[in-house]
Amino acid sequence: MDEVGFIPLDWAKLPERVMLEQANLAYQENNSRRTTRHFSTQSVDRKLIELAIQSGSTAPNGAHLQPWTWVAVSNAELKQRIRIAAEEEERRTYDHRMPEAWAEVLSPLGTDAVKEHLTDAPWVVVLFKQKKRLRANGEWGPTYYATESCGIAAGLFINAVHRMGLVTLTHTPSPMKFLGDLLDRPSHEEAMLVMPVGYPAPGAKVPDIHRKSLEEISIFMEE
Ligand code: IYR
Repeated sequence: MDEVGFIPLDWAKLPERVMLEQANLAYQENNSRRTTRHFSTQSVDRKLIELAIQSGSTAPNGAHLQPWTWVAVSNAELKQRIRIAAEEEERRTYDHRMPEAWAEVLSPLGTDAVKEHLTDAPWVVVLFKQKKRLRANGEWGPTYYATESCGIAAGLFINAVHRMGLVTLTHTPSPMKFLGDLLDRPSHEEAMLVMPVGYPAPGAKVPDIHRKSLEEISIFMEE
């Protein structure tokens, strides 16, 4: 691979008051995000999806290989095919494959094998993780920390969707192989997440659940 060289970091110090304001704003904004299963069928401009994907792709990632492919589907027939295949797998999961301990923690969230969001939402974005990359010498080599990289990228995508006033749902049909087949992806790419994106339906609901407190999730070790 070519040498990239180094350039100065583009960075400006913020006043401490502004740092705290920004930290609060970021937290409030992130904390106001909710995952809903109820999407409106109202259309969303492709430009917004492109920008969310570009936001996702700013993620720090293993060896800067950017091991992701985002497939954004608005084609109604293709969304329908994704839904049918996802529901088939999910029905097997919910009816036979899901151990009782798993069902126990899912039941308060109201999830089931019916995935209407896959056809209601105007866009379904499928994130594929690239397990291999083509080297300059024409041979295939591995990617590194592709799962972590794509996880961070998905987080940034979700945040961008939230900031533009839309909603998304991280759907994980399992197994996901059908997505590579339906979307014609090469075998070194593995579907990781399915994210319908759109407006919430009028009257959209979310489960009445709460986030853990700072004390529950963190340990500070000082002096
Ligand atoms: N993949 C299934 C089941 C599911 C699993 C977890 I963990 C969730 O937090 C939610 C759902 C589905 O998408 O329904």
